[in-house]
Amino acid sequence: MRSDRVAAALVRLKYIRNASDLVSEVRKKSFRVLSTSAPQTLTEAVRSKIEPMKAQVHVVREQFGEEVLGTCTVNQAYGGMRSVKSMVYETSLLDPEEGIRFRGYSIPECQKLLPKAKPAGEQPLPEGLLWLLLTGDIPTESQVQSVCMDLKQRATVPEDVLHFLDRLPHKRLHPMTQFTIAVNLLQRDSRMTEAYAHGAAKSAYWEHCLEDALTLIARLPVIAARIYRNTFHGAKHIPLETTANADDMGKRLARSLGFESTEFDELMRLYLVLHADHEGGNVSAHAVRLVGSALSDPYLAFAAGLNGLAGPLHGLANQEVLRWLLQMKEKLGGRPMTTENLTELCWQTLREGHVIPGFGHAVLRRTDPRYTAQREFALKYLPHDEMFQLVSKLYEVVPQVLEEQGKVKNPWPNVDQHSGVLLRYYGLVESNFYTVLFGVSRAIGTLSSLVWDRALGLPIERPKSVTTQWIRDHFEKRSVSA
Ligand code: CMX
Repeated sequence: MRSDRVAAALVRLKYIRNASDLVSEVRKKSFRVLSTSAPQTLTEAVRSKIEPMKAQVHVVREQFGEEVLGTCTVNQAYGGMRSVKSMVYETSLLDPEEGIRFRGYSIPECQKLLPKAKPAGEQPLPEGLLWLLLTGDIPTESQVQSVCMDLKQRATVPEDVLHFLDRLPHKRLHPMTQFTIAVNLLQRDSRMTEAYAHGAAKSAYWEHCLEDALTLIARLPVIAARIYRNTFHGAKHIPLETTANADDMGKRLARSLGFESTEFDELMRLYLVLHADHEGGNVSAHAVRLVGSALSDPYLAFAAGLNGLAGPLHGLANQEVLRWLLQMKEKLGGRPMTTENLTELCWQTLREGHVIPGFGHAVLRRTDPRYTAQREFALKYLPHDEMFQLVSKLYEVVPQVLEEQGKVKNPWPNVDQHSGVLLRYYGLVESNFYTVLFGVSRAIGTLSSLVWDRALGLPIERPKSVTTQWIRDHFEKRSVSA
């Protein structure tokens, strides 16, 4: 009976010709609109995916809508809702053992399959990841080129916004605070807010959201560079001509920060790909989803995500890691990096009541593949760097210490353990800027997901909360009646 309803709906929506097609289409696990031509632009590509995806959601809800997806214990309610399955987030999925998959592709697969910079780039272009996250398809070279051109054209920030940033008290405001101020300032350009004010139909929100997402993603490297040069280089900005031949986002970011090397361009491409998305429940992604669910536009929603990213247990950990590594070197005071010496210093950190930054994870239970990808980069380009050697040695030492401490669920390193030493090696030594780079990347994933939230018409988020008294009353009543 239920499958008859599903089939009837799909025939109506033109995804199947008749009811007997249903089984084979469901087996394929994805619907394609009958007879579509290959999309030329990202917007067309996303448009072509929306109705088929809605059909899939329709089928899933018809078939499994009343099934229980996850349960929540009292401990989980007090414990940050850890592993409660209560969100749908399409762009990426995190497996505790294997790590992140972007639209089903692991990091090594993305490194292999996504187009690279011409002529000799080896790292995937972030623009290709953007296409993948938005559409679910590995893009062709020409599709990636079209995104590169589009973002390049959008990569300008109004002069008055730049001047506002120039006048901030740079030494007193953390770069992440400057960053969220900038994103909020740019909000006045939101096409989503403008369209809403003019009565746009709900079915059209996604397109305005995509417009905002693309413009914001393109502008973030400009903003990041402005903050960096203002805060650490006496407001000496890199002339626009220097970035004129930078056709991709990674290179444009590298050059506008003031770095000239092609290796650093590659590092930026890798960095922007690795940090883009980590499924939906992490603080930054969830904040973007939550704020966006009130139909706050992508600028407002992303600014909320940045504020979450700025916390030391989340994105700020990369800054904390480099500080901790440098302190460790200082405390070694010329003594060798032996297992014994490093073990003692790790215990010192724990005894002082601090976490060891860059280790542990709320979901992962193995070494983060984003750590591994950065380690491979280091092994290729900076194998003899002293700080990299320290990071390598800590890979052997810290998991044992954390295991022995007996509290952590995952003693292995995460993405933030490695990024700082790579940046520092190329001269980007200002660690309290690092989370800004994380934020530039995180826009690619969280805003892609936000476009899909609007395309699928997801409602405002409103989980139910209860009080401690409610929990007591509820379960005491239950045990009396049992
Ligand atoms: N060093 C010392 N103690 C740690 C630890 C670490 N690296 N990781 C976890 N613990 C502790 C927790 O603080 C907790 O202690 P209490 O019971 O006293 O509160 C206990 O071990 C159990 O924690 P968990 O369930 O293993 O981890 P959580 O899901 O609560 O927290 C995370 C996850 C990432 C916040 C935590 O591992 C941590 O603080 N790591 C260091 C900071 C860090 O690297 N953050 C970046 C994560 C990646 C990202 O989001 O960018």
